[in-house]
Amino acid sequence: MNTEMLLGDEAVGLAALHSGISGAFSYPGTPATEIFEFIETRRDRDGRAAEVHATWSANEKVAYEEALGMSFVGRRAIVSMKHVGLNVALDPFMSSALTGARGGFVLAVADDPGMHSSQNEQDSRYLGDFARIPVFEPSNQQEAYDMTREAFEMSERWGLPIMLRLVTRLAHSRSAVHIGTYDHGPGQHGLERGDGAKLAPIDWRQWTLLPPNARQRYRRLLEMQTVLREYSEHSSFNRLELSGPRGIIACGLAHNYVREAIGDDPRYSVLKICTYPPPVRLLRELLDHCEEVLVVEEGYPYLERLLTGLLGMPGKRISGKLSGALPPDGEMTVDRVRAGLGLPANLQERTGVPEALPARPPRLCDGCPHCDTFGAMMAALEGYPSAYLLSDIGCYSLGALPPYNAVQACVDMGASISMAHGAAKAGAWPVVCTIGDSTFTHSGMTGLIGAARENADMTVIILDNATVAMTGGQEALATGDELLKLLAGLGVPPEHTVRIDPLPKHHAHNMAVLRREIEYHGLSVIVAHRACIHHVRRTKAGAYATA
Ligand SMILES: Cc1ncc(C[n+]2csc(CCOP(=O)(O)OP(=O)(O)O)c2C)c(N)n1
Ligand code: SF4
Repeated sequence: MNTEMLLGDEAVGLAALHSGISGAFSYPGTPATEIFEFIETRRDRDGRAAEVHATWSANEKVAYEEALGMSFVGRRAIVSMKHVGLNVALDPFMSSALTGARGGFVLAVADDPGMHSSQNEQDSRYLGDFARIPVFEPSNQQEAYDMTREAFEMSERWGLPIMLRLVTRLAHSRSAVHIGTYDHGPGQHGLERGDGAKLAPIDWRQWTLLPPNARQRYRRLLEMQTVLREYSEHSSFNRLELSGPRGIIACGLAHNYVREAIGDDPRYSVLKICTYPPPVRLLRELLDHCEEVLVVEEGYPYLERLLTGLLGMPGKRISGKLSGALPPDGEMTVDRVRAGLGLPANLQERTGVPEALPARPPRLCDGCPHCDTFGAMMAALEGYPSAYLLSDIGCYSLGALPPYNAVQACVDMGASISMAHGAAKAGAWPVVCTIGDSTFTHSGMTGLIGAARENADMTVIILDNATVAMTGGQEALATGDELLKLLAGLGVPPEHTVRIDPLPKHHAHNMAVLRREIEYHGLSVIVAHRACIHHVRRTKAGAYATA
């Protein structure tokens, strides 16, 4: 057996390749980005994976549906995204629980407790439960590899999509992983599986969710719950170690914090849970053995809430995030677990770092094109102190900070244009929104169709830096002239579609153009086109940057 040093994300990517996927689909988002990037890079280096399809999708909904289409024809597929990406993909996600999967179908979703680079810290286990599909939650990189492989097998056996839930610390930390190999050739799963088995032919009633079919499929999904619960009871990823009278339930990655917090202390009995629906008999066994139980989990108090319901568990003391024994937000730490158990913290002992390092807030890079666009925009808005400034998610969200103060709202990807339209309809003026090129093709352009149809009195500035900068410089789907063509197709009036070149030497001209379009009563779209300086460095396309 070989060993590789892998990030949690990479372990998932490698396991997907070894499981014989035909395709990987994704839209970038920290901390999930490296799953797709690993597959893409390995595919290009490893002849055995050369046929695997891997291109970025326009957004997470599209990625999910593309992967589902691959499963529909009987091939294995993985789709990966960050937690909030699953909100965008929720419609096909919920329906796929009913259609089920034909070729193995794995959704890898990475949550971000502590919001290192996200706008919330939602817990995807709730969405797995909401859709009633199985959720696997690895506790380390080895399990990230092993569980992904298992997930493809079980997805085909159960005919269901499987969610693999990661969290930032696991996704982005590296460890030695014992790996297998391609037990079937890439793409050989499904239509004609490596083990010789054939998949059942496509049944239109399964995949066409007309109400009579959907009702039948939903009943099947409900019946499957017993099978899924039984799987959890026997899965080797869940483990009960009975010892002393103080119980701990540790979910996924939290198991490591617990192990480090208690060491070999025999006072504690530990139940490790890594698959959902949770193993009820194992939980019962722990509770029969212990009067008090601390539930340790990353994210929301999902399991604690399941255990205690509305009325608690009479005769038992269940504690965790809900009870206040553990902080309800942020990432879990060893010291948080120790405090929850009434043990003294030992941070200094372990790290020798007496105080936290001073925080360094993020800022736009020197020479960033967004700086010049915001500079011209705010100069154009002089004399309009009550301007409404809607923005979106990307590097340019940092325009909210001084010296620009150019952002009053940043809510979710694509929201700037739709919110600006709503604000304009309420009579607000002037309304100016800023949105990145990738965010625009992700979900900004759908809002723009309506604004264009109604010639909404607002100004949209597309910050076209030719890349998806914030998540590491992935490829943008439309930039420069492609973007201008797209705008024409969406119905934006050509006389109010303007391209500017955000460079300091063009400041006066850009400011005048922006002022003219902001003062125009109707829809204007300005494309501020200059490549991110890091993108220029990476692609060595300096000439293009100022073209
Ligand atoms: C639904 C969702 N998917 C993915 C992300 C991660 N993400 C944050 S900003 C961004 C795109 C930024 O690209 P762009 O709009 O081109 O702006 P830039 O960073 O290049 O300035 C992505 C993918 C997210 N926050 N929400
Ligand atoms: S990475 Fe690129 S787009 Fe982001 S702040 Fe730096 S220069 Fe600007």
